Amino acid sequence: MSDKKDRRGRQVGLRSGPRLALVLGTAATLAVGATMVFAPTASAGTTLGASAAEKGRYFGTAVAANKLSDSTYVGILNREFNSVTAENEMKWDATEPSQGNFSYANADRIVNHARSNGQQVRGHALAWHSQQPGWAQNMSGTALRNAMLNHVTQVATYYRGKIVAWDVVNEAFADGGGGNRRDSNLQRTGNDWIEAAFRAARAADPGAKLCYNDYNTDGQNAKSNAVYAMVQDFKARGVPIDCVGFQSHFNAQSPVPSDYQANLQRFANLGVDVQITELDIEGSGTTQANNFARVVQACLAITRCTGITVWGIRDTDSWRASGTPLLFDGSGNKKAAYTSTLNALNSGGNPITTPPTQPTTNPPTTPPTTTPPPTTTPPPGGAGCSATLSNNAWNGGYVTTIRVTAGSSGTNGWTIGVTLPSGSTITNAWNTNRSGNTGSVQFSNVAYNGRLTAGQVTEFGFQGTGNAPSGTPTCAAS
Ligand code: G2I
Repeated sequence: MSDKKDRRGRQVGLRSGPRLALVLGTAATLAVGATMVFAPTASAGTTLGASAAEKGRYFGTAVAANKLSDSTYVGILNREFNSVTAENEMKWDATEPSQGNFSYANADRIVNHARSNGQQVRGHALAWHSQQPGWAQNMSGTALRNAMLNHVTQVATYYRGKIVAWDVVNEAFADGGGGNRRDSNLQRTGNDWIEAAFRAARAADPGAKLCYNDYNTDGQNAKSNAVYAMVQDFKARGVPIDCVGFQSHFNAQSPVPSDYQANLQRFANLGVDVQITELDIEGSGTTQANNFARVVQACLAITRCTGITVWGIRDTDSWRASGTPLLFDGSGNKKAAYTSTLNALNSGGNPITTPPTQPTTNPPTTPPTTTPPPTTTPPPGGAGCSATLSNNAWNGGYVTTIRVTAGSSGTNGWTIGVTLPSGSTITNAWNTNRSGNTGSVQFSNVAYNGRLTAGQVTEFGFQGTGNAPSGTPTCAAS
């Protein structure tokens, strides 16, 4: 089967639990646990999700559990979106209303609805100064730190295998010009609370992408500079972070920044995915439509921008309904902003099938999944390629990362062979097409990581049960 991950870096999905393979009617979106394979279909180009999938992205929405009985709402949700985020139901106050007592009923309604419709799920949010339960608001120091870490661990463990990306920490930086951390009870437990939360999340769900999520970071400013410095530091020190979420709540006072794309690109250049996580743009008519199109175009121009989530379906579903900031009106009709968004999805960016000679307006200077060749591992002298593997293993399972290095002629494509130990089974893979899941397994490039210049490196990965593979993978270049 194919485990194409569509520009999601090292995103991973199902590690345990039942495999779920569902075909979504309009988007033909295949879900394998938290792993999505976006397969273009005849309907691609006619819905937001299918059109985004054509470009290797997801298009999602925030969902409120109490609206899942509204047939108009659900009709649009199922037709248009291939990703969902719980608007409030996974927050600390909802999931741990009293200390140590976890409550997942409403979040589960959203997750189950999504899974039964072939939609992936973003988790929002594990650690945040806001929407804390009263008992946590009243805590401080070591007790609060431990309570937060336990919360992260419990919730991420409960949803392990079902969440593609978690907002591990939300809104931890202050507004204003200082570039400081936001003061909060969590911040007062020590400056390392953010990295502690990320490490706990990784340990609990090694397959989920771990994101830092914030607002007013959409353009380059003191706040986004501070987040940038944190991500850079985390990458340098090996703190597990995979993605940065840009909420993108826009209105007249906070318009789409002129350097929106450039700002997201500089984060992507740090080696993380970027996601537009809570998009809404107040306004109406052509102006609003043009702004939505700009946002979509920016994401499509960034190879490592993996998807867009709007923060609600109809204007009346919005946390700021009076600003009519969404793509459907209160009756569920498509607005001009819907049409411009769909058109932008269909026309912009770097489609998976881009032929090598086709010019693009914003060619990525460097493929996102590539890094400079390591100085200690020179590329092989001749044409061809080489590969190495590394493992993050635990009792009963593992995540393997394969580094593919192009030889002196570069590659147009590559095929990797790995032999799994007896009893080992791959459950999930990303940034690759996979053939087989036991014994001798072949991996080949996907559309965006096959062409490498001499010495260039790209990575893909897979997850499995049983013992991790070892040795040197074979590599054949085309
Ligand atoms: O404020 C917009 C978003 C900013 N980024 C983080 C997001 O998590 C945040 O979402 C909003 C929800 O859209 C609102 O629905 O977060 C608000 C709380 O900070 C949510 O509002 C709350 C109300 O304040 C509560 O009174 C209400 O009980 O929604 C709750 C559930 O409807």
